[in-house]
Amino acid sequence: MGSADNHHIAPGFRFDPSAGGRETLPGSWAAHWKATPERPALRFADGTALNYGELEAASRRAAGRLHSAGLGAGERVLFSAASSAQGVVAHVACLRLGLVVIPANTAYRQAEVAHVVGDARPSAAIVDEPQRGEWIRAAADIPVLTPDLPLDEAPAPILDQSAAESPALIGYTSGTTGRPKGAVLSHGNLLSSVEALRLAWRWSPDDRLVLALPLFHMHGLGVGLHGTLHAGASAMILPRFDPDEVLDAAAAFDATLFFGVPTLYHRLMQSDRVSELARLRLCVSGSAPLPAELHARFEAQTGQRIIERYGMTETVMLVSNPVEGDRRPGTVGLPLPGVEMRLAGEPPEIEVRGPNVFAGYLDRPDANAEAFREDGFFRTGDLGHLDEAGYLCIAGRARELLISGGYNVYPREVEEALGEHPEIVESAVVGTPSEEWGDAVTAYLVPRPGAQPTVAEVRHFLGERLAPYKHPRTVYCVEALPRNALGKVQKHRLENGRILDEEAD
Ligand code: MLC
Ligand code: AMP
Repeated sequence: MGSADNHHIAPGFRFDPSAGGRETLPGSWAAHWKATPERPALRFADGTALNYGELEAASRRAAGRLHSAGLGAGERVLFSAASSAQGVVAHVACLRLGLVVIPANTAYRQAEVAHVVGDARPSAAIVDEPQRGEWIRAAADIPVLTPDLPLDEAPAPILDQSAAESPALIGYTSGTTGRPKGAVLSHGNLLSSVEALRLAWRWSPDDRLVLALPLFHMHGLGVGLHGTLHAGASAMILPRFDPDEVLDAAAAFDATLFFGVPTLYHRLMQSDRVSELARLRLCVSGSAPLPAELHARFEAQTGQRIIERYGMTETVMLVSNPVEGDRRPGTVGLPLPGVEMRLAGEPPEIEVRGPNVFAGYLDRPDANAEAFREDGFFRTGDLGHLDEAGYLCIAGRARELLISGGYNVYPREVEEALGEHPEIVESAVVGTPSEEWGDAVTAYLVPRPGAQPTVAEVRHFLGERLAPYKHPRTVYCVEALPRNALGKVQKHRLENGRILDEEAD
């Protein structure tokens, strides 16, 4: 599929995933550091502002300190911190030094942190909260640093030397089953995706992004931060999402871009200031389905036709509605430059190939054999079809996955944790459609005789085991779960606290 044409880039244009032979993100960033050191790069809520020259110098100093602590190319560093200037500088320093960054959600509880540490075996960790530091130390005897990297000053070695194939990032994500797996993304994968976005979204050095998404997942990090620095543009980075803070930042910063998950757009629509977003050049949504109805209401209030796009941890970005041309609500658009896409099987699953697609999960030959076809296409686990104009519509998921507020929740993981509750015999976790969250996590519980666990008790019990966004918002107690003749739980029969009749099959 000729994907550069999809985005009306230029007649006969050929996509170059190395963005002019630079091959790695730091290689691309270095070009801006050199050419336009005075240009604003990043601003933070605490007032810190860094231009490109300052970002180069600060990340060089940070890389020197990491190097002095004995960290070198190929070693892994777990990173789990709220967005801050020091954290971003540390992240940039890690990539410049050739370290492999493992972002981890700051909401993870001890068992989730211990799993990532045990699986990825990092050589050090950067965290902004003592409790998380203790959990990491309990799982591995490694240095745990704060984002300001309190280490000895030392000259940095030669930086920005990684090869395109070298690993840059390991993103933890669950597939069909089991504990989260580490998707290993190379420098080349990260670079080709932001180069595709630069072209498709006409991302220019004059763009100013308001970024209120966390930097420990692909949307905030691999698209928002990496994309900004690759385009030589600038971003105002906020440590959390608050509609007023976003709108204030958009005004103060004269923003041109905003990226959000659908929950952010839903919440912005609750603000009577939402029309202020009319000033922007582009509003982009992704990570979860954007209801066509929300798209329409947002356009009515702001005049903005949101660009919906589709991606995932393993592939960075895949498909987007075009900037020039028809933006179709309810679709995620057309393959980005460099991305080959096909629909295979019944029901049709989305399969992709391209320079942005990761090479495999860390130490998981079993999962890799299942995830990749012989010709190199990656099975996304998402189901799709094309509309009459050839735009991709995501029709559901082949794997069991809920998306709440843009965060993935795996029912099986929640059911396993609920299974440890002394009063619960078994459980089934499903999503209830929610305007705010997309899928609201809902649990049907079969309690032990005489027991009647409440949602508060269940959430309290899960508190030590799972990040709060994975907790059920509603629980229902039922006598038994509906099963088919083979004994498989029929989740589609669970609705509004009731078990629907068999005919609903
Ligand atoms: C927070 N809570 C959530 C939640 N986020 N519950 C369900 N789903 C979520 N996503 C919980 C809190 O723990 C808290 O629980 C309660 O909700 C109220 O918190 P809040 O203050 O309203 O939440 P807030 O901090 O405002 O967070 C909401 C949010 C956040 C929408 C801003 O979830 C968020 O930043 N989402 C974006 C996620 C993201 O970046 N995804 C991209 C993944 S990359 P309690 O128990 O304390 O009351 C990817 C690839 C791609 O998917 O294509 O982009
Ligand atoms: P993650 O593993 O956290 O990177 O989440 C990736 C998943 O998010 C994809 O496999 C899709 O199921 C989902 N996703 C991302 N963008 C969209 C979108 N625009 N519409 C529907 N689902 C999406």
